[in-house]
Amino acid sequence: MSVNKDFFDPSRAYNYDFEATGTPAVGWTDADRLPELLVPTHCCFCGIQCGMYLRVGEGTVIGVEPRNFPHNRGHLCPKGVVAYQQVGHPDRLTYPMLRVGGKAGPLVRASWDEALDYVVERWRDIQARHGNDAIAVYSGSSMTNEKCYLMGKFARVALRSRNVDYNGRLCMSSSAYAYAKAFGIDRAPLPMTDIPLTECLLVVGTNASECFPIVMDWIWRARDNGANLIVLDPRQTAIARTADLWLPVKPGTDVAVLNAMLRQIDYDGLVDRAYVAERTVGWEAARAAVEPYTPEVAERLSGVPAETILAAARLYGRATRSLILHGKGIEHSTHGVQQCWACTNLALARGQVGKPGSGTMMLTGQGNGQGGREVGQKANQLPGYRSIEDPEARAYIASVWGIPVEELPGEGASATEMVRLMADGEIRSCLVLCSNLMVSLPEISIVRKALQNLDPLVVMDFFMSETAELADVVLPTSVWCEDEGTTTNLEGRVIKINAAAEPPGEARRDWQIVCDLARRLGRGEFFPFRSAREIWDELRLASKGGIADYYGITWEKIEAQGGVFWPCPTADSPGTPRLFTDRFAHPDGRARFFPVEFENPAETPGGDFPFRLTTGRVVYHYLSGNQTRRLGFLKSQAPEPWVEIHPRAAERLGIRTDDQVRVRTPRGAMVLKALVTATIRPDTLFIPFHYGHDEAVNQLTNPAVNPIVKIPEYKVCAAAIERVDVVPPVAAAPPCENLTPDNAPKAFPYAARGTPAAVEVEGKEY
Ligand SMILES: Nc1nc2c(c(=O)[nH]1)N[C@H]1C(S)=C(S)[C@@H](COP(=O)(O)OP(=O)(O)OC[C@H]3O[C@@H](n4cnc5c(=O)[nH]c(N)nc54)[C@H](O)[C@@H]3O)O[C@H]1N2
Ligand SMILES: Nc1nc2c(c(=O)[nH]1)N[C@H]1C(S)=C(S)[C@@H](COP(=O)(O)OP(=O)(O)OC[C@H]3O[C@@H](n4cnc5c(=O)[nH]c(N)nc54)[C@H](O)[C@@H]3O)O[C@H]1N2
Ligand code: SF4
Ligand SMILES: [Mo]
Repeated sequence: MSVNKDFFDPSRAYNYDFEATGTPAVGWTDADRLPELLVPTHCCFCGIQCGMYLRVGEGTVIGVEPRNFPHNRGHLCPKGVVAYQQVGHPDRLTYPMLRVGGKAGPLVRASWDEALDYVVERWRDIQARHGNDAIAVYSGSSMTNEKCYLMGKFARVALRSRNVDYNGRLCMSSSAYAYAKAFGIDRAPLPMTDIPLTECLLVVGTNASECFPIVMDWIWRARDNGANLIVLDPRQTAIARTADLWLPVKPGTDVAVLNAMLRQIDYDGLVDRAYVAERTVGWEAARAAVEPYTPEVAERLSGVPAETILAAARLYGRATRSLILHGKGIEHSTHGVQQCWACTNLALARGQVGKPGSGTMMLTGQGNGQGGREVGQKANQLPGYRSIEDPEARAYIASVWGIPVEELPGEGASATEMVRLMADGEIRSCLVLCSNLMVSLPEISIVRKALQNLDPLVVMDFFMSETAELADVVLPTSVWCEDEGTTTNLEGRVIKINAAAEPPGEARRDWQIVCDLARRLGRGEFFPFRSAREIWDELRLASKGGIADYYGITWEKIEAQGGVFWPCPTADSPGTPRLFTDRFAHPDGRARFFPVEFENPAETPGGDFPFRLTTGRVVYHYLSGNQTRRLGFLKSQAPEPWVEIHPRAAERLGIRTDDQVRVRTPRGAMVLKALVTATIRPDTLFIPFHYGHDEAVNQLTNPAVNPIVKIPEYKVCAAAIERVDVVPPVAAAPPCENLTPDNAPKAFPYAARGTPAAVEVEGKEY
């Protein structure tokens, strides 16, 4: 393995006196500068985890400096450069709060003893009456591995409840399951630095330019080397505008396009027969499944012109090295797993997976979205990516934790199922940390009812979130750079977060609060941790021998190597940047094809709801926005949500940019500004999801989930849009289920043009 050594400049490590690099500002001399520390660390936001230095002066974080880490080489996006402003922010929560006088009463300041004793007393009472599983933990993946690991252990050992899950359920569960089944390991098979080696990039359902801006640097390098670029997205995103081919797919219909591409590749004789024979299983069934998907059938289902699909199949199929990058556009779907398999099928048929610069790469979203799903905070999982139903795994983890194996609970409810159990009264209290359910879960009106049913709802956060507003107990925590630990980025690279400040006021680090709760529950002996490093060392042991084996990763090795890719089972292993080079991780060493059938989304347009509404992100905000909506520059760039609508659709409805419009779905309505733009399909609407209360698009989204992994269908539901001065139809809307564009009433603005809806590509109308 070659390790990139040029990232680390020892002269810039801790205790570094700031050196003036340019001309000092007028009136300043070097002598005026206060001594500063540069703390090497990483951004807290997306899964890239860009390296950065935090500038620390007079005991607080005062800025950021570039850090030449292997995967970001000094670059940061607009969120990264202001992340540090969370430290010392006036909105920080600095003391615990308890709600007094019932659910309608106010949250008032409390001491830690009052708050934690209250929680523990309530929990004991609930568990005595309703059983251990009546308390749930809803965790998150923006935390370090150490904290994510601790939450799984806390639920199962301190609360002895099986109900623990986390927000990655809403994020990576489709691709995680798809890769685990197809390749045997749920991890991107290669590092980002491989991207420039490819000859053809197929970008499926990711707005990489806004969501993974630093990946773009590697994509431009591939382009500089002559790589072709194909983008599948209902919107002409920034990356789509530079692509050789943009396939403006109707939301929820990618399988039609991807299957047609596979069929064409076979007809063109481009399947890598030797690779398929030696390294895979299941080709024949997968091949048979795509036969019905002629380019014309695919056009009818997806709205992408047949000739564009053909062109894409040939551009992709003829490349010696090709790489598929995929994101939420295909994963946030009731058939998200299958859509990911449509991608792995393509790459396997072309013999790409396991080769440098080739194959498929899921783009894991959250900062620790990869590590957070390996260390045991998932409902069905134990540390090391072990199955909670596997007797051997149970015995090993019970031995590491020092509990009898019979005490280890089994599989619990997934995040989306928990909401139903809360609404039904089966879950009576929940500890929520690192998640903002009142913005991020679909059909918020139901989520609100579910959360209000809890007594107590306990929320750990560092800013008052829309979810914390409903809490009975709010516990103030640290932001990322007020603690240390590790995260695992979207490449599978384990990196080290270093502390640059202390938590403000009475705020405590998440792991300290959790260990304190465990002590008060009488389970302190299992949570003796005095530092994040002690948790890390137990995590390493717990992962030993598992799929995600971290045993050989020490904090020192991470710093020395510029991160360590798991699996890294031994002290002398350098880690594994590229997976599957010789064999896949299934016992027979072979990858799996899966037959994939086209299925409509749970809700398709029709009746009063002629549009497909899709949702997603913009570069300026992060997830529920609870962190970024407070940072001046980011807020000023995108202070409120908007709805994107195509000029032709807008014209028919009399809508202009900045008009107030009402967007309705069978679940509710919201009023927001319109943005008329030709970069979206005329039958599709887009709203960013980063906003709360009546600005939250999840008031409208469909709570339907993928039956295997329970990920919600955030990317498509049926919707209507009108100017606010237009009175919406009074009659109750018919249910949308099973309505298709074919049986949509003729009043449907685009039905007159026949289905699929007309689409403009590069000025030409199709
Ligand atoms: N700025 C910013 N960056 C982020 C985040 C953030 O909140 N803000 N969040 C991070 C996280 S947790 C995640 S999961 C990632 C998500 O990263 P992405 O997956 O890139 O983000 P999204 O905006 O959710 O959706 C991506 C694209 O899918 C398209 N799309 C919608 N429906 C379909 C469809 O049916 N088919 C296809 N092919 N495309 C479709 C949308 O138009 C959109 O351009 O971003 C990470 N990075
Ligand atoms: N409509 C629609 N909905 C979506 C999506 C979509 O594309 N469309 N995307 C989905 C996806 S991919 C995701 S990942 C989810 C994300 O949804 P959430 O996880 O609910 O969103 P976050 O904003 O990350 O919530 C994190 C909360 O925890 C706090 N926090 C951050 N770090 C820490 C920490 O270290 N400790 C503690 N205690 N608190 C912390 C933040 O202040 C914030 O309030 O949203 C999903 N929801
Ligand atoms: S690309 Fe991601 S990790 Fe890098 S600075 Fe931006 S948000 Fe942070
Ligand atoms: Mo995500």
